[in-house]
Amino acid sequence: MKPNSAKKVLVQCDELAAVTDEPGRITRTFHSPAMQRANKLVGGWMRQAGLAVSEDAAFNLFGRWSSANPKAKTLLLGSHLDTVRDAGKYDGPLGVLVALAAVEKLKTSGVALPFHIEVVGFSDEEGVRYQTTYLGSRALAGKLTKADLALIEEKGIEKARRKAGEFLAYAEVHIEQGPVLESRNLGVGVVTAIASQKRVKVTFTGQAGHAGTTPMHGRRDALCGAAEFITAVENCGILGTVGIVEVHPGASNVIPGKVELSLDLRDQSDAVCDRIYRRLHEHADRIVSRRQLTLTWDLLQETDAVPCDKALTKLMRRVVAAHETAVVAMPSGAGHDAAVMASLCPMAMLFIRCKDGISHHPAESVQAADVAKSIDVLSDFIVALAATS
Ligand code: HGY
Ligand code: MN
Ligand code: MN
Repeated sequence: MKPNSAKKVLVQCDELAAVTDEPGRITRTFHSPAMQRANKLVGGWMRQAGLAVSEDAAFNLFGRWSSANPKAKTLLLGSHLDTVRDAGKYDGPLGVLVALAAVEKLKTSGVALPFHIEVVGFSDEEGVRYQTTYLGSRALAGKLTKADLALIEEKGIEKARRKAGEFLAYAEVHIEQGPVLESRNLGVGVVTAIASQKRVKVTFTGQAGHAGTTPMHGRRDALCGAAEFITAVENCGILGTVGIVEVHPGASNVIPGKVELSLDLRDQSDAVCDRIYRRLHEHADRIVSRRQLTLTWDLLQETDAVPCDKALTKLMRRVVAAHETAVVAMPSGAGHDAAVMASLCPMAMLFIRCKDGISHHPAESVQAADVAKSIDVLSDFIVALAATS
C-alpha cells in the first residue's frame, strides 16, 4: 500500500477536526452547520477518489463506486461523522476515511468487484443533539419511530430508507475506545458483538425556594434527590453513566426546584441491562416518595445487544491473521451504527488500537502504523469477500 495513505488519512482527520460547532473544541451534532461543512469536505475527498457523491434525506453522506453489473448488491463501508461534545478526532471520522482509503487503493489497482461499494458517513451516531442515537443509520434502515420524527425539527428524514435486499454487507472500522489491543500490543482486532444500550431522561421535581430563609427540614430539594439517584447509578453493577445534569432555576441562592439528568446504561446482556434498568427506576420511585418529589422517567432509546455476523467475522479474522501477530476478538461496550445495520444485512467490525483506550475526549490518539494496517486489512477483506460472492 502507498505508505502515505495512512498519513493522508491522519491529515484528513486533522483537517476535519477543525470543522466544529464550538470553536476551541470538536463538536459536530446532527445536521448542524459544522456537520454540513464536514459533509462538503469529506464529499470533496470522495469525489477526488473518483466516487459518485450523494447525501440522503437524513444527511448521511455517500461515496459510490458502481460495479459493472447494475444488478449487483452493494457493500457498505464507513462510520459516522458526527461527534460528542469536546470530542477526539478519530471516533467516527477515522472509520469513514479508512474505508475511503481502502476503496481508493482498490480502485487505483484496477480490480473489478462483483458488487457496488458505498462509503458512508452517517449523520448522527452519537445522538448528542436530540439525545436519541443512530438517527442517520436508523433512517437508512427504516427504524425511525414516530417519537423520533416528532422530536426532530428536520422533516422528511424517513425518506432516506433503503431497500433491505440492496446491501450485501456492512463493515465498520472504528477505534477500540478501550484498553484491550494496547494491552496485547496489537494494532487491530475483531469485534464479536455490540453492547445493549439504554438512554433515559430522568426528571426530579421538588420546590424551589429561598436558600437563606427556608429551613433544611421540610425542603423538597430536587438536586438532593437527584444526587441520591446518581450514586445509585454509580453502584448499579453494570456500566451506568449520568452525563448531563441540568439544575433549575440554577442560581446559588435558590433551592433547586427541578433537575433533568441523562442516564446511559450498557451491558453485553439484554436481560441484565433490563433488570438493572427496572431496579434503578424502582429506586428513583422510592427516592421521590420519601422526599415528596415527583419523577418523570422518559426512555429515549434502547438498542439490544447485537452479535456481529458469524461468517463475515470469520472472514475478517482470516484477513486480520495475515496482518497481525495474533487475532484478538472482543465485544464492543460502545454503540456503533453497525448495531443498526445488522437489521438490514450481515455486519462486521474491525477495531484499531487507541492510546490508553481514551475516547470521547480530545486526547484520543492512534498510530499511523495501525491506521496503515487497518487500510490493508479492510482492502484485503473486500477482495476476500469478492472471492466468496
Ligand atoms: O456512546 C457510544 O457508545 C457511542 O460512542 N455512540
Ligand atoms: Mn462515540
Ligand atoms: Mn463512534
